[in-house]
Amino acid sequence: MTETTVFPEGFLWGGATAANQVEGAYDVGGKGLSVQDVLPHGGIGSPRSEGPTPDNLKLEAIDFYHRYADDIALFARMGFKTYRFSIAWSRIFPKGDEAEPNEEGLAFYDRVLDELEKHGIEPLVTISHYETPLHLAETYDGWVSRDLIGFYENYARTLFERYGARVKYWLTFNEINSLLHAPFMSGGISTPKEQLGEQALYQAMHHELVASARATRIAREVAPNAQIGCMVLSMPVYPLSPDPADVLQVMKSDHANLVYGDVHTRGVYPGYFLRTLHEKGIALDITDQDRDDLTNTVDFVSFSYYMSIAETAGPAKKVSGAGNIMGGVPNPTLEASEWGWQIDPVGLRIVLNQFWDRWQKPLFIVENGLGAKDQLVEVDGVKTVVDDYRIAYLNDHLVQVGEAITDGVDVLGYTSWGCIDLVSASTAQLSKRYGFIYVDRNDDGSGSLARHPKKSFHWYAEVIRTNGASL
Ligand code: BGP
Repeated sequence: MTETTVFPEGFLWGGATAANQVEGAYDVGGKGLSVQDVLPHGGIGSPRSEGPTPDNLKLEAIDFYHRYADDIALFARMGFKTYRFSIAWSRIFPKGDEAEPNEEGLAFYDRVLDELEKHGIEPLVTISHYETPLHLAETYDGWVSRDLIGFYENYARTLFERYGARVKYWLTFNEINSLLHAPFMSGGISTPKEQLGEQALYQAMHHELVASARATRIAREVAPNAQIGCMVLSMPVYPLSPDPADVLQVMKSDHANLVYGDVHTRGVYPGYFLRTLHEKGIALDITDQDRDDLTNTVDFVSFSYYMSIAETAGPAKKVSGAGNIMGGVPNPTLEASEWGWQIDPVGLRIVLNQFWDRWQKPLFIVENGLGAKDQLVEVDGVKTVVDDYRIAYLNDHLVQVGEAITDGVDVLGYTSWGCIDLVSASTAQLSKRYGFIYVDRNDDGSGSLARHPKKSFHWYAEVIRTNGASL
């Protein structure tokens, strides 16, 4: 039988993680504290702790720091073409505002890259994934301060100089549009949202956008082969009814998220955003240098996709928080995961088309997956998880990626989120699992940390082997 596929040759299949959710070793190798080390109960709306506390699972996470070679070997067994991971800013600059980097931190990622190279896996590096050094949060109030641009610039330059010859694909900020919704986790902003006010929050957003563009500028100088991408949280918004007022509400919700991709691809703030600022009475401090920096646009756009949401101008009850970062109205036509995330494979095709039509830049799906409670069982004497629900979720979404490719959308690759079980960002627990590989660690911190391939491990290996023909 000849297998046919719509996925282009060289399509980058793989998986994604973030340093704070897998590495552990939070105080090893000269690493400083990051905001995650004081967020024992998840990042969205939960209070921080004074310092690291024993109930914070991220302090040890899944011990990738010591087990990376074995874990990467497992990724290679699935045939990964790429692996997305983040560099912990506070391993490289423990406080964030030093002039010189921490060599031990840099050397760790050299070793990770060596291992990837050994297996022919293309690295995809997130420069900042919800891991602002705690010192920057406490001393500068995170991205509210313009000083952060310079610190980030120094950090990004250090990474491009050190790894630029070995790493082609870079993402500047994970889910840059989450800053306004989760200011401490996403942007190290210590002042509570209500006290801070919108003016300062939007200024922080501007600082991140400028920093992202400056990173692109620096990469052009010191790592000419680098491809720089922005990364946004995507969530298609549907009108709850055909009432034009609902459709208009959808447009406004969309704008609140599209502005980030618009700036990254066009290099200027769009008119609808300036109107929003005006109506809110916000005057941003934007220098001529900022405007010039913003013109350094990205090579590609990457995004996470888990769910869609509905929107209405009416009084329908909105959900937010544990359900999703952005909030919205539940869609009565869709089923949801155990955490209330509404499952919508077609939404992925819609979003791919929308982004491609709008920006005409190659797209990279860098997060997608199903968080679920898994049961470790024994099959023929081997410990595993029979995760048919995960296979169904991923299969349905990948079929829609294929549809979008057939629609003419340029898709570079797909990295499934949490390809190995890790600590969840919103719940800070391990029981919300995404992986192809089960990690023996429980919410109370117990467990041997042993790794066990799940049924989906073999399913994904076949998808990659056939370049999507087996879907
Ligand atoms: C995204 C984050 C990831 C990840 C994922 C799943 O918002 O970029 O860090 O954790 O969501 O979310 P959760 O872990 O809350 O299920």
